[in-house]
Amino acid sequence: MNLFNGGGLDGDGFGVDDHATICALSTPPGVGGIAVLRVSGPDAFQFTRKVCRFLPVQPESHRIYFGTARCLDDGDSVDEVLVSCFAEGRSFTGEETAEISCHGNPVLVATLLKLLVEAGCRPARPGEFTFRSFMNGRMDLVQAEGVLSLIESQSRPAARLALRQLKGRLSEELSRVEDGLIWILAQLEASIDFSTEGIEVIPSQTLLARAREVQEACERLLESYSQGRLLAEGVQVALVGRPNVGKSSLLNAIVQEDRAIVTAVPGTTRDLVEGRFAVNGVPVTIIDTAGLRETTDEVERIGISRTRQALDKSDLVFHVIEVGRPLQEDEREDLRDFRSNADLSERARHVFLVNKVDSPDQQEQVAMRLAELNDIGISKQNSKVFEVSARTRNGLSELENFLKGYVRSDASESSSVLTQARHFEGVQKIHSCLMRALALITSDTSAEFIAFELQDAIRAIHELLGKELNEQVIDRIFKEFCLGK
Ligand SMILES: Nc1nc2c(ncn2[C@@H]2O[C@H](COP(=O)(O)OP(=O)(O)OP(=O)(O)O)[C@@H](O)[C@H]2O)c(=O)[nH]1
Ligand SMILES: [Mg+2]
Repeated sequence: MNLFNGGGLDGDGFGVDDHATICALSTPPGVGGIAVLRVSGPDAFQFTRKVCRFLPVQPESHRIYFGTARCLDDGDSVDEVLVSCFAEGRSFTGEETAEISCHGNPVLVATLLKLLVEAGCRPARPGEFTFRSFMNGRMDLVQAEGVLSLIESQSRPAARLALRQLKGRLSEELSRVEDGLIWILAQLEASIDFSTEGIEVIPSQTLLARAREVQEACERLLESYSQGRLLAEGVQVALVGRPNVGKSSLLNAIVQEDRAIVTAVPGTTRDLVEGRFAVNGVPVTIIDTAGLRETTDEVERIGISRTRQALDKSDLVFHVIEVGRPLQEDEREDLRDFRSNADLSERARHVFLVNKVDSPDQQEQVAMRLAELNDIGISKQNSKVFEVSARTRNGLSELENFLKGYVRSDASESSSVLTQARHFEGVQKIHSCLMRALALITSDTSAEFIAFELQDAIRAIHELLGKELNEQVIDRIFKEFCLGK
């Protein structure tokens, strides 16, 4: 169904032609100092005034009014409230909006909401205020997603990125890419018009240079994604290795808390144990696993299958080996697998920890383990290998420095960073269209074919920004929102 002429989405979706005045609690449910109810729509002031009779007929925008909220029929007092008024065109949603701050009591909130519905409001759906803001042109789709990211961000660096997205930094960057594409397209169209007269409107070198600039801008955005995603979502690290190598001890040493049970009995950890800490303000979850080994024990088998799932989801994998014990054949095989199956980016995920290096007189043992690792293609030159001790904390600060480098939270203020998969996929699409266009320009293919690719790229930008409405995309995005936002 087309959003513009179908009268809106079915079921739980939003309606574009639905201009009802909506209301919802915008603060978290439960007891608190205050609660804020939001009312938005063409009749926001009129409906609010039925409950808050002290409001003037035409309240001033950006002014707060104080009085008693009362029942519609008998005028019974409900609560003392503050009402903030925002005129149409000057509010978050772009519509006339009233925000009622009452005492944070669920009974009062429920009563006020019921009264607002009696007055003519419809209860809002989750995300509907932001949806209206988007539909009224107050923000584009990327900015609306920024609102959600800001609400959900778990760390300062993530919140900083989300705020930049909300303020339109990423949208501006995408618009610049679009401007570049439109400029090239205009030159191509002119050359199509003049082609019969044999006039070259613009040298292909100039076109090529401009297309490359746009392509490079896309590449910068794509490169920012791995870092952006880490900052937005945090980092997950899995600890793996044979039984008894000291995985649980390392987890406890790293998070400086007794999270996992440590014993001298191999196979102590049977299920996943998580510890959390922060690096440069970014949350890191470290998962102690049951280790990978052949087993006939049912409980252990389930634990190992969970380990594999945790491994797939992790950004980093810490392989732990023990300094005092030669690498076993199955251990070598596992480590070899990681070396041979992995491409470069996959390899970068794997870190090797030689544990139980408690004192300097173990250098001979360390050298033997490093030589064994070297035999299977893992060396300090081509991989991250650390000598550590969970007992003495030896080498843990080097490991921490490595993590700090991995989670650089200093993403430059001036450049845009991609944090969401939808944006990454969109920019990838634009980039592939550009690559094809560049190849066509280089091979002097006729302008129509090049234009076709560029139009595709522009469509992808429009879809990202929500200039071209895709019902499923919109539905998916706004469904993530909480009630009252
Ligand atoms: N000397 C020394 N012993 C350690 C160190 N780290 C762990 N251990 C000992 O090694 C044994 C096993 O430690 P765990 O942390 O339970 O090992 P694990 O890899 O989690 O073992 P499973 O859960 O059985 O797979 C315990 O007796 C620990 O005290 C270390 O850095 N130095
Ligand atoms: Mg353990």
